[in-house]
Amino acid sequence: MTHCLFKKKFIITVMKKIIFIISFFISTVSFADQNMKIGSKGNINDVSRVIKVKMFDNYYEPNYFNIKAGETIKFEVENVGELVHEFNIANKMMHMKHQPEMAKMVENEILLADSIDKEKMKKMAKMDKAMGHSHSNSVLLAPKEKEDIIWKFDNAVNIEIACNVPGHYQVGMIAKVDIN
Ligand SMILES: [Cu+2]
Repeated sequence: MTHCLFKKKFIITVMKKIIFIISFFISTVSFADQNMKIGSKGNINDVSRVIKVKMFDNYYEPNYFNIKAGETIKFEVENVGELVHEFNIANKMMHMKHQPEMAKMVENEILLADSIDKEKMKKMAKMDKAMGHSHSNSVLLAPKEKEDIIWKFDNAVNIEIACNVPGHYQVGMIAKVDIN
């Protein structure tokens, strides 16, 4: 009887371990996969093309990019609108994940409709890294601000360049990217 119970416990422990290993493996794979899909931060020496992008309320100009796989692009992004906008190179799933972070920045009054409180941003980022909005795949600009972003596109699929300021993605502030 006790022997049987021990065996049962042993089997459960082994099964738990297997589940843990499998789930760890799955999460690692999907994370790597997610990153591979969008490319990586580019090197200035590899830039093959410079594209000027203007951000209006609430659209990009141009709003379509045709890119060769492996190409490194320097985007010179300028916010010519009257609202804060983001230029974020990602896939749909990543945009969905990023939107609550942006909403939290609005809640904390870091992100205002037409300005960014950079002092508050620094302070809050010490407690919550997400509030720092420091991502190599995106720039967040107040009106009249400019910033470059260098990106190396791999054989990525389903890339969208979009703005995750609350409400902007929903009204279609999305640029299509074709990679071939
Ligand atoms: Cu926007």
